[in-house]
Parts: sequence; C-alpha cells; structure tokens
Amino acid sequence: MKKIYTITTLLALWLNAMAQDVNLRSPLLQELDDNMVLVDGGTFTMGASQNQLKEAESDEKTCHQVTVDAFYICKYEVTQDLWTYVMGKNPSHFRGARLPVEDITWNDCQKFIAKLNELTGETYRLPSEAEWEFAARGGNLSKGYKYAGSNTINDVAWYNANSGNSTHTVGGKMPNELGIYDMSGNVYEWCQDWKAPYSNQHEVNPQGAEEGSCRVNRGGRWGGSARACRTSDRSMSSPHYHFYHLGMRLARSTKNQK
Ligand SMILES: [Ca+2]
Repeated sequence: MKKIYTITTLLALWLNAMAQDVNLRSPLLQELDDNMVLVDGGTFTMGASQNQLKEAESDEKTCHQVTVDAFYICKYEVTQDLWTYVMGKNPSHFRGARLPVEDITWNDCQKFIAKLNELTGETYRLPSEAEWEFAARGGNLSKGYKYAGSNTINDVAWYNANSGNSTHTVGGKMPNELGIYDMSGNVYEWCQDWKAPYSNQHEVNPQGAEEGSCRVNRGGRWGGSARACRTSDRSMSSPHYHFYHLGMRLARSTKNQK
C-alpha cells in the first residue's frame, strides 16, 4: 500500500513539474515576462503639472509629491492573444491577436490576473494609479512631456484624430522614456484604485480610497480627445462597466514588495 502511495505521489510531482515546464515554455507567458519593464522607485509631482494646467480638470489639479517603490509594468497593453490563452475566450469588439483586449470590466481583470498568477506563480496585478502616472511620465527618466513620451500626441498615441475609429496593434507608436508604449491612447487602462480626491500631502505608495463606486481609468482612448491622453488626466468607471475602449496593462511587484 505504502509503495502504491509513493508511486502515486511521485507521479503527481512529475505531472506537476511537467505542467510548470509547459507553462514556462509557453511563448506568450515568456514574452510577457520579457516585456515587463523595471521602473525604479522615485518621487514625482502627481497631478496637473505646469504644462498640463490649461487643459486640466478639477480632479487632477491638486499637485502633490508622491513616492513609489520600484515595480514592473508591461511595455504593452494586454493583447488579445494573451487574454485568450489565459481565459479561453476573447471579449473584444475589434479582433486581432496583437490588438489590445477591450470590453473588459475591472472584475474581469481580477479574474484574468488570478488565472495568470496561477499559471506563472508570479505576482501580476493592475498598477496603482500613482504607479501608472509615474510610469507614463517616464519614471526617473522623465522629460516632463504632456503625453506619455512626447509633447506631440501623434508621435505616441492613437486617439480620435488619427485612429480611424478603432484600436491598433500594440506598440505601433513611439515608446516613452522607459520604453513603454500606448500609455497615451489606444485603449483606456484600468488601475487598481478606487478613485479618490487627491491629497495635498506627500504620499508614499498611495492606493486610492478604501472603498468607492468607481475604479480609475487612465490614458485616453482611440475614440477620445487628445486632452484625455495627457499623463495627468483621470477618468473612472464602475468595476462592472465594460466598453470597447477600455482595456488593461499588467504590473508586477518586485521581490521586495508584498
Ligand atoms: Ca493605453
């Protein structure tokens, strides 16, 4: 009996190891890992900085110092091939393996992330709003651009004047200072936070409100204005809301983070 138990245990361990090996070899998961950009921690001014002021809305006007720890963020929005690999179905309105996934709720993002972490053993998550803005501004390499990577929107973003009314293959425009694409335009990106008014205090790793009714969306979209593509512009949606302009970008904690 003991022998049978030992053989069964060894077989289970071997199958588990094989499964992990298969996942490690999955080109999409490997590519995702390769596409995660390390953003060194730092302190920046969050909110409508001087070059944003003319177009700024009230919810972004309280400029304040924010410090974030180092984290990883993907250089691309989540693509439809990755979403389909993890979830087994594709909810997107516009179809294409390398188009960003869209028409997903914040709750869908959490399910996707849970499955992805199960497959990889990693700690993928949505970025916080502060992490998103720090990364969009180019982190410690920031040149202070109005959009993510340029003051000329056409260089870096798909929006209503150039998109032809659809999403585009990720990475089709110039990247920002950190090598990250499409933070301005293409699809809006869900952040982890409940939307909250800004504090005027220096904050460290802010995570938004403890509760609320809407989660943060950032970066503008293919069918929206240039104004909404600015690095400090803030938008929000109910976590149950989905539409074909709303997608996501993955972040990942470093080994030093929880
Ligand atoms: Ca985007």
